[in-house]
Amino acid sequence: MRILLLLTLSIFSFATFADDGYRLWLKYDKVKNETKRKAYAARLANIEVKLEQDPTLVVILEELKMASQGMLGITPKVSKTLAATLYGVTLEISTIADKKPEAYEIKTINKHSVIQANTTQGLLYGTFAFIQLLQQEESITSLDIKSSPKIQLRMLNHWDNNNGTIERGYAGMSMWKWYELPERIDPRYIAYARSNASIGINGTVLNNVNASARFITSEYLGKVKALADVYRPYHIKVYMSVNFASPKIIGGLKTADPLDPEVRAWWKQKADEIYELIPDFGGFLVKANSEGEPGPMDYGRTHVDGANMLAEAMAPHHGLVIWRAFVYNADPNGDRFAAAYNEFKPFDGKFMSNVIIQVKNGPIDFQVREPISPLFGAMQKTPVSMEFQLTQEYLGWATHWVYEAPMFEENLQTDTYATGKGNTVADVIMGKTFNYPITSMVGVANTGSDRNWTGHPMAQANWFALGKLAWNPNNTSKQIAEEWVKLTFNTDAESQKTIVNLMLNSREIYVNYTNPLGLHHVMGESHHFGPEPWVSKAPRPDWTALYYHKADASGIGFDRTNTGSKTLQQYQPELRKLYENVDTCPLEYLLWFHHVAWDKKLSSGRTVWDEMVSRYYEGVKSVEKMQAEWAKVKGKVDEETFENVEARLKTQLKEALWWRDASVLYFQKFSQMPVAAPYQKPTRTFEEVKKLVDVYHVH
Ligand code: GCV
Repeated sequence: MRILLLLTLSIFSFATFADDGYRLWLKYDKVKNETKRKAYAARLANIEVKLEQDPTLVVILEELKMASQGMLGITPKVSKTLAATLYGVTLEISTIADKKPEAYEIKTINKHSVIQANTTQGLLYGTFAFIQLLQQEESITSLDIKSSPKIQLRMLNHWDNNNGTIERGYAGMSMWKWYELPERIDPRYIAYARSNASIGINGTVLNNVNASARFITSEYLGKVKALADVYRPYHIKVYMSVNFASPKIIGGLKTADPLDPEVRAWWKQKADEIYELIPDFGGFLVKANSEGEPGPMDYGRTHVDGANMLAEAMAPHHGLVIWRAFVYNADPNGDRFAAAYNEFKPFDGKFMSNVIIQVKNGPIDFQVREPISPLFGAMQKTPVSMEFQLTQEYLGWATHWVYEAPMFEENLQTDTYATGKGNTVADVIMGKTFNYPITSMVGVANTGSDRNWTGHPMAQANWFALGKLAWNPNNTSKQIAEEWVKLTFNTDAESQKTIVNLMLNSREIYVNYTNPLGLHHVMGESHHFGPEPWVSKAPRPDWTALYYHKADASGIGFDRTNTGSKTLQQYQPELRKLYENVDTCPLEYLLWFHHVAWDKKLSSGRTVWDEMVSRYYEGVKSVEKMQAEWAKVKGKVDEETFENVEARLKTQLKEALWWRDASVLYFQKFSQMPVAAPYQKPTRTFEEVKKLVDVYHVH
């Protein structure tokens, strides 16, 4: 009897709760409010289709059917005409005011909700937007929505390898099962396409920028074609990272010199082969002469020679070359901050028109807080695109809850002063400042084979945010969080507010207990997890921590002003001014730009040392507060998700304490100052904390 009762209970709880996260923000659970459910059902009972049959229409109708069945318990009747007197949803291709192919309008005409667009791609986005209104239980009785993307290429970059591993991936293995392709199409590929299309993502780079040349062999291209065929109806174009030395590695040539005629011919033939199989192939992504990857400089050539050679091969097919600016030299006395600008600024205007330069948000490498890369606003004649990192390489992998949109927003809303005040990074990458012919925003994906895609359930929000910011870089992190929470958690308003607040504070909390005051690159060497501010030896000087924090008896921080590396000069004077003066530099960026004495008094009234200590300790306390806040939504969100996040928060607290103790005890060796009340000196010794990296098995 007891067993039966337990079984019944568990089946019951499975029916109402138990969400493994697979459905992401496309849950389509029953609309709770009965009046609304009935009103929506009245509309969706009839769908009128005023357009020609096409593969995208098939997926649109399938999506509307899934949404209606899940949310409303009905299956729509699809017809070509619908009486004006009936309620319904009309899908229509017609010329709308915004001529962009991806634009859409959602209106209420008579009793119909009308979704109109110039193309089926626009209709696809309009349909998802409409469904999302229902998911959020918005009124649909008098809609007048007009929308179109502000950025052309809205992409994920996967750092997936052909053996199934993912570089910097923390959510399982690669979702692409290369050994099963092209014969078997895993259902996850379709779920992936739907999720991306629902947030406007229209491109995916399938493989790691540290690229195996194997991906562009004929064997693999057949597999890539199979994926491209799956993604096509969802208007997601496939791109590949290419290894610059491919002509040598798989082509049997003696060189990969971009000026060698045989090499040029090889790439042309490769491009032809690809487009024969995949006519809408997006293009190549290239990491060249960076971190040991091959490139044109191996032959005394330049980035321009390399990129233009590939661009020439791709041009007849309207393919793109996305060339990364993530380059830096191993100079112990140099400043890695300066490298990308120094290498690329002189080439402004020299690239072919189908080349775009992909720049990481900051000058170093996806640190917890970076000032903007000086290349934003500096390249006037060559389009520059934004590369954000969704996977939490430096943000605590999958055990720390970090909603990244506030960090992205911080960079996007920074004024570059490129042509005077009012040219934010968002303006630059939207092409407003210099009229770029190609615009792009990219997220290095945080997805993998984990059932919930992203490992940490809350990290799904980062993928969602990338889509929403690429659609409109001026969307705010708050709006996006509110929307994601509504779509993801079918819960009450109070709980939604609690979760949104947790999200919005999460990134700054992480900054506080790991890298306060603008510290950067003090994490574990090579694995990039946990604190290792003591790293002084690495294969390259700019992979150590000492290179960046420069802590000594006199103080801490990297002087990038005119008394130091002078790299601040790469910014426009107005932006430079913001950071240059040690007394007015925002505290968040202080150690990015200044070497300051431990006992220097800051605007907070505390010394540098006391401020650092206070941030480490308050950061840890904030994680405890996060736990308390999360406890409030117990019973209000799905149980499985609740427990998953609850457990990860416990790990996060343990690891936050590790960061705090390691950092305080290490830097104290230089500051020689006490941990002042109300804080207590860590009870562990420095040696004990230093060993923790082995305990956590991150090597
Ligand atoms: C794909 C950082 C990461 C590398 C990554 C590189 C890049 O250095 O640690 O794993 O390589 O960035 O963006 O190319």
